[in-house]
Formats: sequence, C-alpha cells, structure tokens
Amino acid sequence: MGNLTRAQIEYLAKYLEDAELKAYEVTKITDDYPDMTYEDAFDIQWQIRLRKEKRGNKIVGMKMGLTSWAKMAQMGVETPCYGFLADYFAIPDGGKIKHDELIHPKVEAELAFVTKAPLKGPGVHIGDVLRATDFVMPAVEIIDSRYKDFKFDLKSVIADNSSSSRFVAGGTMAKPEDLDLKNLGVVMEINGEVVQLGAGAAVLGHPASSVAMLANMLAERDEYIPAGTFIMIGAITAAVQVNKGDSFCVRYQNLGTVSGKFV
Ligand code: 0L1
Ligand code: MG
Repeated sequence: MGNLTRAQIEYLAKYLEDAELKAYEVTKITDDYPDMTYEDAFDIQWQIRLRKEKRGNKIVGMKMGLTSWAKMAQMGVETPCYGFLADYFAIPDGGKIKHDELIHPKVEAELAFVTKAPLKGPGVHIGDVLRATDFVMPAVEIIDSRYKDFKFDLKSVIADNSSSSRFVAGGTMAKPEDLDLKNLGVVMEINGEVVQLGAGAAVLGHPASSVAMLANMLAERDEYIPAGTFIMIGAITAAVQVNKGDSFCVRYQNLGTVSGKFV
C-alpha cells in the first residue's frame, strides 16, 4: 500500500533525478515524508526509470544492492534492494569516469549474471537461476548516493535507484558450471594498493541467490527478469570511497581484471 499521492511520487522522482543529473546532495526523503511506504519508494524508483526512458535512455540491466553482510553493516540496513542500470551508466573496462559528474562515488567489486531464459518469481531459487544463466562476468559498480554524507534509510535508498550511477563490466565470461562461484576470490586495489578482499559467498551465501532474490522482489510488482538481462549481484566487499585521480583494479579468480580511473 502506498501513502503518497501520484503528484508526490512524480515530485520526488524529479527531486532525486535532478540531484543525480546535476550531481548535488539532497536531504533524505523520509525526513519530509516519514509515512511513505516501501511501495511508494519503489514507485519513485520506477518513475525515475520512466523519466529516463522518455528522454531516450535505454535500460541496460538491473542491480542488486546491500546483498552482503559487509555492505548491510556498513550502511546500517538489514535488507537488500534493487535498482536499474541506464545506458549512460556503462563505462568501458579501463575507461575514465568523470568524478565531477558524481557526488561522492564509491567503488564495489561485484559479478554480473547474464540470463538466457526468463526468471519469474515468486519462488525462484538458486537452481532456477543457474539453469537460466547464460554466463557470468566480472563487474565493478560505482555507487553514488544522492543523499547528504551518503546517509539514508532503506526506503530513501530504494527511491534513489539504490545509489546506481556507473558500472564497468569486464571482458572475460564463463559458464556458471565452470566457476566455483561461492569461493570465487576478488582482490580490490586502489592506486596499486590492496584495499579489500572477498569471495562470492559474501553475497547472500551464493552469488546466484542474489539473482533469485531480484526475481522474487520483482514479482511483487508483477515484473520479471527477461532472457538476456545483465544483472549485477551486489558488492562482494565493502564499498571504497574514491577521489579524482584515483584508479582501481579488481582482480577476479579465473575471470581476469576490471579497471578504471577517476578523472
Ligand atoms: O550497490 C549497492 O550495494 C548500493 C545499494 C545502495 C546502498 C548504498 O548506497 O550503499
Ligand atoms: Mg553495488
């Protein structure tokens, strides 16, 4: 059930999308709308998606967020969330990310699944996901909360498209059966120094369970994951704040590296 009016949903979608597009911080929306519900929060996110599509942007994938205990503890929340990826979020591997277009970006080591069959919840489990996966590839997410000091609650962050801003997909792909996804190790380096280490199981016990959760969450809105969808599963490590001039390189066991530089 929603508590916000259509006009309030549209106003808040513009409020948050303007902050994203012009790179400025705003106060979290639950401060002014304490009675808003989770349904309202997702309505705002879907309204932001509609604004972009009307402007001609394509939606190129989905992301899960807050899927590891490290991330949930870091941000003080206890439930994962999802968001969408727009075409202009994509940065080529080894590419440059314009820091001035963002507010206070952080880098996360993730994996992406690409589906070859639709996944429709409720009741989707890891087995369904592995059967429907075409391939897995390494990916780095650059998140950028539009909220002041990166502080929010779950409803506010869902409305803000789960802090989505940029992502970099690596070029090495593998069939899920050829990878040990639970034990797949990642090492994140910033400016050549190791800053984070992790393994796939940090994401809800197994990376595929994040995709299952996405399918089941989408089912609450009568949505599903179509075949051919690129899905980022959420951070395997804590997120690391970066400054202009910083470069990152994430090394993945059996899947090569993903790198980029903030200019
Ligand atoms: O991708 C993520 O895990 C981020 C989800 C939103 C929370 C945050 O901004 O840290
Ligand atoms: Mg993420």
